[in-house]
Amino acid sequence: MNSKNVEITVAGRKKLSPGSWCQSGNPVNAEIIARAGFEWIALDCEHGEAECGDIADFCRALKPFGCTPYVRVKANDTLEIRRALDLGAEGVIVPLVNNAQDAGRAVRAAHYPPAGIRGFAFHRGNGWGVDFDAYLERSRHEIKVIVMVESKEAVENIDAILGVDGVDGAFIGPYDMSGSYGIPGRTDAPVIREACLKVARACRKARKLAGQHIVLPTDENIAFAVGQGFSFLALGMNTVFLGQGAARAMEMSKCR
Ligand code: 3PY
Ligand code: MG
Repeated sequence: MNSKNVEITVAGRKKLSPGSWCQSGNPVNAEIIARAGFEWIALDCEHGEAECGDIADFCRALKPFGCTPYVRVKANDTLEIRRALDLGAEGVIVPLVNNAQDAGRAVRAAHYPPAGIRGFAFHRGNGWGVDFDAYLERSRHEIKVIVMVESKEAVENIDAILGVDGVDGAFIGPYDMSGSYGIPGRTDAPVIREACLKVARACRKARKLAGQHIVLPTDENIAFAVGQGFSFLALGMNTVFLGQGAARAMEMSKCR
């Protein structure tokens, strides 16, 4: 399989691909976030309340906005990855990737033979079989496999992980990363920033997407991540947006 080189610059300038995140399956949330103009949104089936059964509605909700649906699958598991793609996800964000072998498992699950072991079926992704051939061809080039890099071990193995054919990018989970370095929650500690920079540089060298979840976005942390070389950014998430909006309304009422 040929690895897809990812365009990370436009006219010599870094291109930011702004994405966001849904921790619960209600498609209304996805619709409201997509309307703001994000290029992609991930439904989180690893944490939060989203379940496999929410994936199809999530993908339907994004379609009118031209927003690409990703699923962060529950585990680096063949059937979880297959099911997310069959239900219409156009990319998977795969946790529990610590080395090249883990990355290879994720890639194989996401691609049809001969490159991988994805099972054939009539499903939502191929228009219930009507677009079987077209989807087969499209899936080879367009389905994205993004691997979570959120442990010390993954950072140490980053070049080998990105060297796996079919890995389209790395995506940092800053909270797990900080936990792995023994400083849970200190996502802006120098050692974490250094690890992020190492990953961003490795992605640039491998010409693959450098991604990161900025769970609590601010002008400063977005600019910092872009400055480090990250372009595939998930900004906030539905639960955070809702909580912040609600707290702000209470503040405005002067009752709190
Ligand atoms: C983390 O911070 O560990 C994440 O997985 C964010 O999505
Ligand atoms: Mg995580």
